[in-house]
Amino acid sequence: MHPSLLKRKIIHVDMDAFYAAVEVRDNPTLAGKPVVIGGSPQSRAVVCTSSYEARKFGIRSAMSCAQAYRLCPNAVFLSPNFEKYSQVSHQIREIFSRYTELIEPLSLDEAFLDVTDNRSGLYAAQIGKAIQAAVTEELNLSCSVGVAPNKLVAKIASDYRKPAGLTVVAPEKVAAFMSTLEVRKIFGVGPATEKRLNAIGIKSCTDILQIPLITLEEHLGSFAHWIYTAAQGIDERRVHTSRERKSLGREETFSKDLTSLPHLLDELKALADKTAHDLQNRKITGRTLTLKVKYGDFHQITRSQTLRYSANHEDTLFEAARKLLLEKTEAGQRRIRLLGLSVSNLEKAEESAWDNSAALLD
Ligand code: TTP
Ligand code: MG
Repeated sequence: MHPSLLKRKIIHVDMDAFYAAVEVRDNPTLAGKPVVIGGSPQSRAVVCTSSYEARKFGIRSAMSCAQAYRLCPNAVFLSPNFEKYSQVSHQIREIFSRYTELIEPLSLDEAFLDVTDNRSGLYAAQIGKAIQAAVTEELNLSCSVGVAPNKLVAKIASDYRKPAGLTVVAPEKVAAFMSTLEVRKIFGVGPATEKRLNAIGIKSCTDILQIPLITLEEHLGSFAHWIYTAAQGIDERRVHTSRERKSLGREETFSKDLTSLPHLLDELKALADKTAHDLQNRKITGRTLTLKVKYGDFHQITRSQTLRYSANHEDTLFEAARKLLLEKTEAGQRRIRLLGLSVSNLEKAEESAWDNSAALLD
């Protein structure tokens, strides 16, 4: 790992019972009551979130409001007011911006901050505390904060003590912190992956490190690599600000629809070359490649592949795009009127010091 990655200071902020907390704040008669944000129990609405008082009755996000009503008939049911939550979200981001410009919002209620080189001169943990204080004093809301050397650990840490928790995981404590956690805490491990891992006797992050990576790969394919490093608390993903360009690419509409594969591959090669040069000129690389195909009848599909490493070499892009075209589209059988190629998940080139040829997945 590049040494500078170990020295990063990442903060994850997550608002407590966000939509519900905003509604309670703006209507104090709701304080202390079970409040459900979703809609009427007589409607087909589902629960967006609920106050902690409501959660005591077993009410959870994504359950139907009818079910929530059965669990707690005394709860107050409200429809969400997204305009208001979005306004509050901007106020929260303004507080973050006092400490850093490197802010990556994940949704209205959570964000990553990179405070490695922040302008305040404070320690990351002090910034976390200051943000909590400002959110409480200025917005009358509460949030939980995780501080760690990377996004993966910071996000787990913010969830560690909720509500109003502040959990700091110093670089030398990361391995110990991860070792106690269940695998589902790893970003990307959903119920299906968790089940597969449990079936082979893996419950905790420590269990993952007891088996050889190659065995894990047999069960999970290329995802195994991420899980294996994540279980050790390693995560090299950058904090991506919203101002950055999200994707870059080229497309071509043909003067006549194409069915011949060699012809299509020629066109694809030209697109890969142009896209690669655009990336190289801007000194950026990309991790996800998306192929767009518009058929003769205007029906359009996109097919994506995430590369093992961020790349910008024309051969790497073409190889991945060729595979997508041949394996994931009806090229050769159906007339095609447009091909497009784009690359997303962009990074500055110097940060992805990988050999481009290693980027292709197995
Ligand atoms: P969460 O952070 O998951 O929940 P929360 O902030 O309400 O509670 P916690 O204290 O546990 O963090 O989600 C943030 C907001 O996103 C939440 O207030 C409502 C919305 N949301 C939905 O609309 N649907 C969902 O399924 C979930 C999980 C959240
Ligand atoms: Mg939240």
